[in-house]
Amino acid sequence: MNRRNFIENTAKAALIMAAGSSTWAVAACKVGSQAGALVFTQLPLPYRYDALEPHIDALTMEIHYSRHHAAYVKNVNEAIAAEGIAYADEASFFANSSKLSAKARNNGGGAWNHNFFWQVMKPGGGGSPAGKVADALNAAFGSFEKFKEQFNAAAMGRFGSGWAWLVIDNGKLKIGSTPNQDNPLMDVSEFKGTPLLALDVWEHAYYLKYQNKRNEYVAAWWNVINWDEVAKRLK
Ligand code: MN3
Repeated sequence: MNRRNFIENTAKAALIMAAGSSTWAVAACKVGSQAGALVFTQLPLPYRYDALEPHIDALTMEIHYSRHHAAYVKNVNEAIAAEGIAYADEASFFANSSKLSAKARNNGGGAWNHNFFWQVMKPGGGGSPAGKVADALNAAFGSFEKFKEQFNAAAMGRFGSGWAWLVIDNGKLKIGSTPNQDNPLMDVSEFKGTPLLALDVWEHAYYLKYQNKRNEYVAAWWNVINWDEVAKRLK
């Protein structure tokens, strides 16, 4: 990479980091010797580790962000480099996940899913959504309470590690879950759509505070949802 490319790429990465809440948090630029290689970026956490207390504790947030999430980002970028994966952006990467190695698929999902998850939470969040989100949830599920019930069932019904999602698919809101670090953007996923809201139900997301009581973690999480971010994604 020559000096000019390096400067352009650095500037692009800085813009992406500054964008912060971008769903597509990726520097689709040329890095190193591999032209066209995709690079996943770990977005800055938009609040302090202790900001979601008491619902999500500071130590869980610190370990989750600085170790688990950071490792997914590092590992997917290693896999991309080692395997010569050359998709231009994350959308193509996930649309072709059936062709990826387990390392690329699992860590790519982990990198993206956590970037998304941090954005859809905030201190002092929760409550009932207003405006177009409320309208869309009422239209799709009958009421906000019914939406909550169905989302909780998806989160509780996912056996082992995975994620619960609210997505929009061809204009229709749907609730579902995915195993491991799969997400609804992946061609291999049985549950597909554009994510609007996500909940990490891996034990690493709650075990320190809630131990085996996933239901208490899920109940507490409703207090930190950032409905503004959901509204932004609801087109
Ligand atoms: Mn996690």
